[in-house]
Amino acid sequence: SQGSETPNEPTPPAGKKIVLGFAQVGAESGWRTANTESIKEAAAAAGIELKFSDAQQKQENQIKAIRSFIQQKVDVIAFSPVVESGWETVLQEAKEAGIPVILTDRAIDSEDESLYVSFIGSDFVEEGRRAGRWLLEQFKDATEPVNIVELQGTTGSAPAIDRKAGFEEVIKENPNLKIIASQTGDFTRAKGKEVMQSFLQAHKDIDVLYAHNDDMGLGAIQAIEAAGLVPGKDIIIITVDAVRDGMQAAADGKINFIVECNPLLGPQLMDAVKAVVEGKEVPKRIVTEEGTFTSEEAKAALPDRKY
Ligand code: GZL
Repeated sequence: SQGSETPNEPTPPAGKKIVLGFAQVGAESGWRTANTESIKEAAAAAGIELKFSDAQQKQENQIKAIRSFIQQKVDVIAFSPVVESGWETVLQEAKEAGIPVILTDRAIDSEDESLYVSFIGSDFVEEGRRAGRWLLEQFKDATEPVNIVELQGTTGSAPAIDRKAGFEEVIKENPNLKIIASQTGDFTRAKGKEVMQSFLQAHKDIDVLYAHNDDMGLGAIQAIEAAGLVPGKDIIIITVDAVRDGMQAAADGKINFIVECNPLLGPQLMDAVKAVVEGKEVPKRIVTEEGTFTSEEAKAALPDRKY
C-alpha cells in the first residue's frame, strides 16, 4: 500500500529486521563521536539495521538524508537537529509517508508536536544553571566585577541557546558577575582557540571562561597558555560535556568545573524504536541522567569513564 501507512504500522513481518535511518549532526566534537558510537553499538546489539548519515554540521545535508530515508521506506527515522528551526517541511513529508520520527540530543522549536514521537536528550537549560550555580558559589564574596567570556555552541542550536539561558538566569543573582564577551566557537576546538585568542587580545582582565562544550574549552586552553596565562588559575574555566579529554584537563586543574552531558543515548533510542514499531506508547520527552564534576571529582571519576 502506497502512502496510506499510518505511524502505528503493524510490526514488520516476523524475521524482517527493523530499519532505522539516523541523520547525525557531524563529527565536530568528542561528545559527538561518543554519541555516534553509542548509537551504532546499540543498533547492532538490538538487531536493528542502521542507515547512518553524517551531515558535517549542515542542515541541508540532514534534510537530504531524511528525504533519502523516506524514499527507502525505513521503519523509523531518528536525528539530532543541528539547529532548532526549519524542520516542519521535511518532517511533514515523513509524517505523510507514515514514518515515525524520534528526536535525539537536540530539540526543534516547532509548535507541532505531532511531527515527532519522542525527544530523548538532556535538559540544556539545567546544564547552564548548574554551571551558573557553581560560579555563583565560587564568587559569592566578590566585591569587584568578575569578567566572564563565553564561547557559545553552534548558533541556533538548542544546546547553545539553552546553555546560555540557564547560565544567565542564575548568574544575574550577583551583579558583579558580568559577561563581557560572548561569541560562537561552533562546538569545535579550532574555533574555540581562535575566538579565545581574540577575547585575550581585546580584554586584559578576563577572570572566567564559560564554554558550552569541552572541545571549545580545550581549544581555549591552548590560546590561554600561548598567552602566558595559567588555565584554571589566571582564568577559571567551566565547560559542558565531561568527555574524556575534558575530564583529563579537569583532573589536571586546567578546567575547574565540568557539567556532564550524557552522549550515550543509543540504548534508550533503540528501546524507543522497538516500542514505536510495536505500536506501544513512548514518552514524548525522555530526559537523560547526568551530573557535574569539580577537578577533584573528575580525577576520581576518570578511570571509570566510558567516553
Ligand atoms: C549536546 C550536543 C552538543 C555537545 C557538543 O547534547 O548536542 O553537540 O555538547 C556537541 O560537544 O558538538
